[in-house]
Amino acid sequence: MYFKRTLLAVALPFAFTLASTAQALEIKFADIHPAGYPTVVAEESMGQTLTQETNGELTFKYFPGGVLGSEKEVIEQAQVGAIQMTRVSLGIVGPVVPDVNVFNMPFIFRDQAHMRAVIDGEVGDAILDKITHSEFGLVALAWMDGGTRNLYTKKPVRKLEDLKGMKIRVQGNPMFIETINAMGGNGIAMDTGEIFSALQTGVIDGAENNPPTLLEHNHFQNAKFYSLTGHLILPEPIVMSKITWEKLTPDQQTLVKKAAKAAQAEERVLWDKKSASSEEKLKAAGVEFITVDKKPFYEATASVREKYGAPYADLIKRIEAVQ
Ligand code: BDP
Repeated sequence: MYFKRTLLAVALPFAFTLASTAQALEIKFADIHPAGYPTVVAEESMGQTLTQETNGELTFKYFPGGVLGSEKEVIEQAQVGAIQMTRVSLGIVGPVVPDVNVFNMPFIFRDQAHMRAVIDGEVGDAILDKITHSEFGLVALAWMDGGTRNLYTKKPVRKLEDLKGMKIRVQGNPMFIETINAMGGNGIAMDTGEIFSALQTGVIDGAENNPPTLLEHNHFQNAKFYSLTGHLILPEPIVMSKITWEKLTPDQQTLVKKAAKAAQAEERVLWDKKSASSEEKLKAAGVEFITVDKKPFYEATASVREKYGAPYADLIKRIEAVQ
């Protein structure tokens, strides 16, 4: 009896120390977008909620504006646990987790409302699970809205033929290069941070993105024509390093998931406001918004959907069925 008690007396404080150090974590959160951007604002309020709900066990430090590197570099650091959380475009997840490329296919979603209905439903959860259960090393928690991507160029693209031979920057995903090539352009992969000077120096003739990115990353200064092709509508997963995830208690994991889903809802409202105000600002800065007939762009990219779509035939049916 005496022996047992002594053992307990020795073991208990030790166990307690272990458990408490395992729970207190500082989460470094990286985002390529600047402070004040919808994703960053929603990420910050997610952190505040979590610090409160975990009684200070989880604290957050934010690194917006790409200060910790490109999305690819941030992912690599998250995989080894040097960065704990981030939000990235699904574009660069595709080459590592091919299953997610179903969302990266050109014109897979009818419009933004369709994309939102899909990510809010079972297909959205299934794709998050694919990321989590892959070799990616990251747990995918929720989605952020990245709007609709359109072409922006130095010379106007009013119809498909105008794109011929233009060098267009895309994210590092072969499917995107092939999409631009199928439209007659010349797709070139580079990191987000390189686009500004590549446009300035004429290394590229254009790029493609949503209005808030066109505005906040200053690309509009060297690309004044915005052709509303709507060829990609990419949702953006919020991910946590698996190394970090496994350090969390089950309760903490539940809270993190819940807070990430709340951030998904909050960001959507912020996104709509930001999109509208970005459009106004871009127009005021002299950017011409060009309405194009989307059909030729859609038809030109049929080969990409055919080439990549086969493994996702069932998923595509489920996506199309979502109203
Ligand atoms: C933006 C995404 C961001 C990407 C960027 C890009 O929000 O995650 O890094 O596009 O194309 O829309 O590089």
